[in-house]
Amino acid sequence: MKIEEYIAERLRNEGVRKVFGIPGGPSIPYMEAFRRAGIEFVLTGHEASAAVMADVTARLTGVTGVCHATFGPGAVNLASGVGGALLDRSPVIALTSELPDAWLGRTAQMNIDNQALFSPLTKATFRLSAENAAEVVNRSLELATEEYPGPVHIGLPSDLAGTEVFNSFFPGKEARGRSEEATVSSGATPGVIPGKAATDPGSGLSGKTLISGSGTMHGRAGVLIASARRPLIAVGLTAMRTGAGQTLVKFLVKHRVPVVVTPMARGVIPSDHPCFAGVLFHALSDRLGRLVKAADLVIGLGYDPVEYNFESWLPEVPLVHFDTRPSDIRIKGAIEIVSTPDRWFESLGPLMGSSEMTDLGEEVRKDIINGLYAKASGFNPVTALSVLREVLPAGTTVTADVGSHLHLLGQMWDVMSGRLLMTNGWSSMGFGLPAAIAAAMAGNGEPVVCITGDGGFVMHAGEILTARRHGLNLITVVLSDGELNLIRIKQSWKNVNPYGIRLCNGPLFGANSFLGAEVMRVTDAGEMHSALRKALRSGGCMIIEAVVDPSLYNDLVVRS
Ligand SMILES: Cc1ncc(C[n+]2csc(CCOP(=O)(O)OP(=O)(O)O)c2C)c(N)n1
Repeated sequence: MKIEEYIAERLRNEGVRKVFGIPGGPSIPYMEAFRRAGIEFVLTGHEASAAVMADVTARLTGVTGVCHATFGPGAVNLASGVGGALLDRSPVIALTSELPDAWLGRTAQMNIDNQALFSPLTKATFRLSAENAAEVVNRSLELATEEYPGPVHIGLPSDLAGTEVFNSFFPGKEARGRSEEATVSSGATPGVIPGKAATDPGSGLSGKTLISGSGTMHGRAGVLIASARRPLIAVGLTAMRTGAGQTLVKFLVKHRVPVVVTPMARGVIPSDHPCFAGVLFHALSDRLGRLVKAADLVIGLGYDPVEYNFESWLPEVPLVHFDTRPSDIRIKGAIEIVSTPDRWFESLGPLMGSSEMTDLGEEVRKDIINGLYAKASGFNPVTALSVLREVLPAGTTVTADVGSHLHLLGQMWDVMSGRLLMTNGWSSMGFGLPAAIAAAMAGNGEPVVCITGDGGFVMHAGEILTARRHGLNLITVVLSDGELNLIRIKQSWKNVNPYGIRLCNGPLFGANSFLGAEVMRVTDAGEMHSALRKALRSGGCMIIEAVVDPSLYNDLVVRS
């Protein structure tokens, strides 16, 4: 079996149906092998989008996402999205073309050291050979999904395609010509850079206790939980990703404890759940301070600190933190318990009562929601999002970009039965549109809407063509304020006049179509209603430019 055939078949067996990317010459045999194996190669406008699409495909399908780029410049572009898969914890295999062995280290057009490039951006990076192919591909697929999930890079020497793979091992199937050497070992294999995933970032940090793999409660943690009268639960990305929300909701029936969430865990419990208090870090989250200060214990449930470190908001209260892997939090006296989500609740259940603060949690949530609407006048981002929530069906998938609008969306958006997808670990502008494309490709016909600022939109605007070519039903709502608003706000905190943030004066598009997609420019709530209804009715790739007054953001974005 040839290398490219092996990779294609192995990915296909894993459930992969799409590879996103932009090819170079050496990509051709791989693309052909993918095609023959029933894996579609999805051409994107930019490689960073391809990596975002692989990330979001993995989030939505549960199958590792795959992206591909050519030598140096392609690989560098791809790297920006691969970093997203690392810090947003998404299993992705990134394949890039590399120089043949004989050329390594020499001057060559388009080439840099891809292994060095991907080293800080991935859980592991490998260089493929005929000898190690089976071992590398299988180990990469395992590594990508191990907690926390993340990206693995595989470099494909450009003269490798066409060579026979030494042993085409397929896990779970009768091994074909499998030799003993094919088993994955922890030692270094020639040509393979061993995975870096096994290190414990928490080891060696002073003053914190780490308990691993236990369902029984550690003594001090048990005492803290059993004696807490005003516990507060903080839920994060791990809980969201592992689907712990349903168990949490059941848990809260008996244990009435207020819950705060990180932005990426928005929707882990319903917005109107009496225990839901609000979203940390996002708009008006300073109003959660009352609740946080009153707590006598904070329980982290799958709270991945990548979005918002505990240190940034936690007052001097004890912390018991459950997650699937150790973290590097440096809070004195914190107790970390590493186990599976089911075990978190098994450990807590017998010990915990209710919180005396449940009413306060609900009060704070109402305070935040009222605060969002209090000063809204004219056509502003709160009004635009209200129209969207009113008109879009409950099952809509919304993807968000990065900026002031995300701070608002994260706090305000009622996810209902749909999804809200964002990048708050990597936090890269330009995420929203490619994420929406991947969601529309992976979806079952529910509407998909990208909500983005104008700055983030222009970064990956070329992907509108990708959406159109694939005939996707996709609505892109650009909250158009002509500037990088979040940076303007941060300048104002430093008493600096707005500078280097203006994108355009007047209309963003200046036309009623962009790359063949219809553009509807709206300047009030009524027009927005009509445009949205029209977009839902007509299907296809539609853009709504919502010309909003951004001044409201000043009162809503919280100083961080
Ligand atoms: C790739 C990237 N570059 C820069 C930033 C820093 N940054 C965060 S938000 C922001 C402004 C976003 O502006 P826009 O998309 O118009 O959204 P708005 O803030 O106006 O809602 C910038 C520059 C980033 N997060 N990602």
